[in-house]
Amino acid sequence: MCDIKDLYIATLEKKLAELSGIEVNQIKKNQLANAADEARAIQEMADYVAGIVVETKGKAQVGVVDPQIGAVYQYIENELGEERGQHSLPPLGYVYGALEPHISSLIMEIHHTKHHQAYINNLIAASKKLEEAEAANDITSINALLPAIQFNGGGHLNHTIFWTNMGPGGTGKPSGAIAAAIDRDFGSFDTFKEKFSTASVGVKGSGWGWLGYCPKGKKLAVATCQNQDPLQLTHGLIPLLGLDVWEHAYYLQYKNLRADYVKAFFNVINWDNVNARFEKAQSQ
Ligand code: MN3
Repeated sequence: MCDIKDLYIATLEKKLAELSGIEVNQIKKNQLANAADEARAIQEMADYVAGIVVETKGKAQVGVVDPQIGAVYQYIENELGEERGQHSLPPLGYVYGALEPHISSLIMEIHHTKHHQAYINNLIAASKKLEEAEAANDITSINALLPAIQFNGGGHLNHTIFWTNMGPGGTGKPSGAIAAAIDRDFGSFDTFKEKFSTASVGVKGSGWGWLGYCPKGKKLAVATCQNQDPLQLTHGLIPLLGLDVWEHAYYLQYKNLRADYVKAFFNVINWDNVNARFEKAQSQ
């Protein structure tokens, strides 16, 4: 855990519940704990957004908008330069077969064009609904959109980072500043590799393994997130290296052997990209 972010969020949720009259459980509704089937989860979230009826009677509501909504859009803007509601599929910097034999061409193509695209479609739908709710000053509906924005916005953000974290003919071991920081904060590259791998293999259900930078402690840390929860929102860490451990990321090739997929991932890490992210994170 990087800092007091969890406590901050818990306090914030309590305050929101007091002010808005919405139960914390209601705010957390549809967190999709341990969603194993991505297609189903994405459809469920689309239905959830469609089911939110914006109050259009024009009566002003007392309440506060959850700042986590703005935070997710801010992370996306920082990563992709996209404005809220204007989202599109970023092209890969390599062909689908470039990561063979470690990650198959078919997985890459389906993952990029179907799964990532679905998050973007849902995020655009949620953003339209958000605009509608804001125009009507419907705080209840605005805050009810948080799970959908977090899930689909997080999905868009996480996959975008993930594609750039990989590259053909991976450089094997890190070099430069990130290599020195890994030695400093984990003792050695092998210790880091073991920690990252164990954490990623151990994610219950669906989620991500991460190497992140804690701006407060100025240290690297390994962390995991459930579903598509953004790393920075969950742990206060700036993402440097992410690994998608949802089954769709490896099942076609590795079946249920997640550990083999995690091992193979180390052959395709683009450490130059991780280094560039590390440099940027330190200057924030
Ligand atoms: Mn995925």
